[in-house]
Amino acid sequence: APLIRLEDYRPSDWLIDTVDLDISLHPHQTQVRALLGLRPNPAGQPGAPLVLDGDDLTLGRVQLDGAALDDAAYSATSQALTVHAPPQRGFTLTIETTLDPAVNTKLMGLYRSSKVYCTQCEADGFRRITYFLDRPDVMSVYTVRLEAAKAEAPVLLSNGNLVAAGEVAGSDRHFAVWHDPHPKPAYLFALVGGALDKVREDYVTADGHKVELAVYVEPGKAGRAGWAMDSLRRCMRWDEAVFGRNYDLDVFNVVAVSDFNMGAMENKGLNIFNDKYVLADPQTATDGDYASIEAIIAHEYFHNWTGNRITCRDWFQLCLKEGLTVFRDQEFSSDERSRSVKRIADVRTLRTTQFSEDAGPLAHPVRPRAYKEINNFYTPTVYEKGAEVIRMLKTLIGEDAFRAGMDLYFERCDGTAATIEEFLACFAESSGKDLGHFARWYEQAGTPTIVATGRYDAAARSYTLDLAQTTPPTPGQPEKQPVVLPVSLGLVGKAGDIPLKTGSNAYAGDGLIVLDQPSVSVTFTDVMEPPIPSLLRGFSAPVRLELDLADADLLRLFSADSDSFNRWQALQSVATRALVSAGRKGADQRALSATAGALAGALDDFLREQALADPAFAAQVLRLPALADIAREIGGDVDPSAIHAAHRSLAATIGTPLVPVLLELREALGTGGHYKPDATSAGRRALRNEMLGLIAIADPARGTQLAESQFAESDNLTDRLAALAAMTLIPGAAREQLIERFAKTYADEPLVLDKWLMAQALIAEAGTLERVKSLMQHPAFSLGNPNRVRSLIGGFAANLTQFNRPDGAGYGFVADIVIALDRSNPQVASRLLGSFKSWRMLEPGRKALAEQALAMVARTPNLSRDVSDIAERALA
Ligand code: B3K
Ligand code: ZN
Repeated sequence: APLIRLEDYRPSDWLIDTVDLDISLHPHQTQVRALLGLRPNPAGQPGAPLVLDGDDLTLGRVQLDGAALDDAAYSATSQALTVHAPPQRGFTLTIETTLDPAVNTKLMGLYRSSKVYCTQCEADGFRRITYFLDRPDVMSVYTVRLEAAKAEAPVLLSNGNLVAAGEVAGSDRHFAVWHDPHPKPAYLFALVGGALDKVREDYVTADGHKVELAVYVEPGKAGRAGWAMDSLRRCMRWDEAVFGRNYDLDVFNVVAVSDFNMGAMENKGLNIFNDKYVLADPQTATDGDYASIEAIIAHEYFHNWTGNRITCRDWFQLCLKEGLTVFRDQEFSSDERSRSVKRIADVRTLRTTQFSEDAGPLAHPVRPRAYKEINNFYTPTVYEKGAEVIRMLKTLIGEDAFRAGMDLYFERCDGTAATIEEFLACFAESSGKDLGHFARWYEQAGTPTIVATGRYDAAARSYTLDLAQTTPPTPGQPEKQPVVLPVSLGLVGKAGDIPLKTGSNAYAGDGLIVLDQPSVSVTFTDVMEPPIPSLLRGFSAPVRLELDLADADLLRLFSADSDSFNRWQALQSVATRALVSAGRKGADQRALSATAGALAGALDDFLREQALADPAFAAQVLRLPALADIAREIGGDVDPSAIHAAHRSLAATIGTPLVPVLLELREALGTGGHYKPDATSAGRRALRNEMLGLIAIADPARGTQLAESQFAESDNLTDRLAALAAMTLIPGAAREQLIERFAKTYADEPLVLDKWLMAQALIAEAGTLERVKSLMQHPAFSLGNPNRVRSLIGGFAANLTQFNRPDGAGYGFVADIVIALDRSNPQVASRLLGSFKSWRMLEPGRKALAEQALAMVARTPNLSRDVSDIAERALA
């Protein structure tokens, strides 16, 4: 496959101002007639041929200005339609294609998901519907006529507003015409047709526009659509209040489908969702699901401005819409819930997903410079690191200049396909700052490390902090330059934060050091006692921090820091350091016990005195760092079994003396009575269940008893699933019985059984691979449904010890599935292959076996571009 490069970008030679689609839906023989209003692009090459993209298309008639086009005037393959010498003026082209949505297993373009017709066009699926200039900088006004059998598809939806609907005389069919007045790129086109139930609600925007909101779900599931609707209303209000953004059509539709390659899609006025991120009721969705639904509903809605009204010039600018929109949805959730707990959760995700990606062969900049398959670049780096870059920008220029820059961006770039340069220019203007150096965040891959050292001078009553930055090499980028790092900080003394005075140094008076050189040294004056530095408060930059503080100092920060993120981080740092040294291959595990004792002591006080005041925070405090984070910190010669053993042993040693206080606190928290999904109630459940997990490890008999009664007595899925998860830590008959019981209870609930599949796939025991293989035969599993695959196979691939079995059987198993899946759904297959992203840091035995499995994938004939691209880059 050819490499597509950012520097080769050229504007399109042709523009398409209008698109009139006439689509007659049929499971195997869908007819599409597209009438394109074309004209030469003044910015393009005069006299250029018209080359339209296609993918897997069957072409019927072609007409130019309504007259049949001579055979010699054009040529067509399934991949392209070329008009050799088009008129050098505006003209129309009519193109007829025939599709078979029922056999479209790639779930790109038009397909059927459990009898519902739906589309997925981003990044390049529209070319599977008709020949088109399928690139985001070609924006058109769409009018769409849909027709279908009434019985099969009573609901017919597309983008924009409904302008006509009716029966097709003399047939069992009906039609609907939709018009979207906002010019948009083809990737935002969507249609839905099927038998669907809905919930609806009226909404009036802050600027007085009446909107009809609707959430469409499978028949019988309307009772589970309320939370999505509630989230939608709240995020619309929030975008009005916080960013001054109003909705701009008469209707806003959300549709849930059960076969979907990713989470959701922001099609203009018609968001299509994986049903996992819409459907919720207390019996079938967990607190985590409620929170993700709220966040993803908001994310897709926010795209209406950051993505749709202003889209991307080309796919290299993907972070322009994704990083910014993730930032916006994070802020929304922070305002709706607990800001500090949300930050902790986001940083956990960033570390386990993005830092791991950045540390391995698939590392790439937030704005990649080249790609073979764009669908492989919807990554944690583009999304989550992209959001961190926006967050740093806000920290650096301040809240007011940030808001003014956003306003300017919305005003200046509305209706255009923009670039990162245009975006940054708005903030340079609003802040009066030169952002040239800051822009390096978009170009340079890899996670920077800050090394910090502090010196207290008792005689001078001063404290000097030295900060130095480095970024490790990544594929294609051996040499790194310094980036702009906002380091929020405080100095913690006996009575709390010490006021920061910096004498001659311009930095840091307001608690912020900007490290934009290889190193910087800052001296604080009037420091009357040796302070403990609290650096990167709120995780002000996405970096690794090396700061050699004694455990006692970290524990002091845990109890005394005014920044709650750093309180959490302090304890994580103590645990991480212990796990890194005990988790090295062949390390002596006994060294853990001193640290475990200190941690248990700190936690005992904390649980008794503070946990009830903020249970959601306490739940985060109790959770140890993820295994993947320890592996990455070790960095090389990684032995997953040793890391897992250290982790278990630390949890057991911390948990054992805490069992009495854990039991007491669980008692005090109670079960909360009637289930409510709000953040406070969810926080209490999170703490109870985090404690249950710790008890299960420290005292398995007690854990079994608690988990069994929790499963029996609770009717909400959050507590039942937590009971199951706790039991998966305890091998034996009781576990197997609970697994059986869970399956029976939820036999008719595929989304709940996904969690059941995943809980089993994550068991850190040698029997798990066999268990997963036999679960593939279970009626709840299907290789054809992405949610099932991600739960069972994706869950297994995320199981650090079992995916990385020393005999390589885990790699072979996943590689075989990738190869099989690639024939039906390359996008799901390539995501799964991404599980190999950390193979290079493994100890030699596993490393060789992982490489063999990757090589086996790479040499398979007829691989998709999606899978071959990942295999090649992983092996490069
Ligand atoms: N923009 C979509 C993702 C499309 C993925 C294409 N492979 C959802 C989102 O980020 O909101
Ligand atoms: Zn998005």
